[in-house]
Amino acid sequence: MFFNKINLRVAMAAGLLLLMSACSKDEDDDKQVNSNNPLSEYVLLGEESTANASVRLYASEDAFVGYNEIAVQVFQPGTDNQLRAVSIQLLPMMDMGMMKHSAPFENPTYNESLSAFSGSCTFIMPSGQMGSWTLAVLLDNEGVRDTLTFPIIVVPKAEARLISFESELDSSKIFVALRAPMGPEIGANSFELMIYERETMMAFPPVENLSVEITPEMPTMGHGSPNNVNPIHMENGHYVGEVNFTMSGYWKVHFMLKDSSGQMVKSDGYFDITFQ
Ligand SMILES: [Cu+2]
Repeated sequence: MFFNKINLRVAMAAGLLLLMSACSKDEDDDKQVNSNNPLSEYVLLGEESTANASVRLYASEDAFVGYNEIAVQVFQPGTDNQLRAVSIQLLPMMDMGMMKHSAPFENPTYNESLSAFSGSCTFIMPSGQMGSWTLAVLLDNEGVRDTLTFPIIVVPKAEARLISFESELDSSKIFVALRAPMGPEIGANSFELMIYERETMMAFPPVENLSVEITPEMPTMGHGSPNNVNPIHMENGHYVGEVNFTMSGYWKVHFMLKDSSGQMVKSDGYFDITFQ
């Protein structure tokens, strides 16, 4: 009764204003869900702190063999204040006992809409008996340096998102990651490959001079599809095109890589993509 009376008085006093603010408050709440936590679709891989910084490491899904979108938030320790001016470098490392190796990555830069630093890491093997992964985040905050190291479990995907092979031209070791489509649909889908070369066990620079030709096929039905767009190099080893899936089911997207003088680098690459 007491609360009802209070509510009545407030409602009468505030009248329409209250109703209006109630309506707009709902909209605000909806927006806040998105703007307060743009990482809500991401998975927290770990949280580590030093005396100078607390770091939250996210990925767009559980770490897998392939191109992983990585997000990093850096906080003043014990606060919610993000440090946005730091510079961040990544260092993935797989410890295989007898040897260690790194993986391709893109250092994160601050992304306002994500409210986090955003970069990538392409894990090239699964975690397991062969070895274990860490992803180190190296911070430089105006000369104050910190390294925070996160253990990462890397799982293989049922349909490979990364393939590796030796160049048919010069035997260099090439890695091709399928970045898109992540959620394929009937019709035109963005088709993006990331292509890297293994220079040393610690250096995997992007390969930027290739031409890519894609040919989708439905092996079980004996047909392909029209209106595909061969991926072309954008920057840093990102090749972007379009694949047209005329129906759902199992597709095999063949690709061919040639160097800038038209010599074959890979004649029989493919990714399996199944969706319902
Ligand atoms: Cu390994």
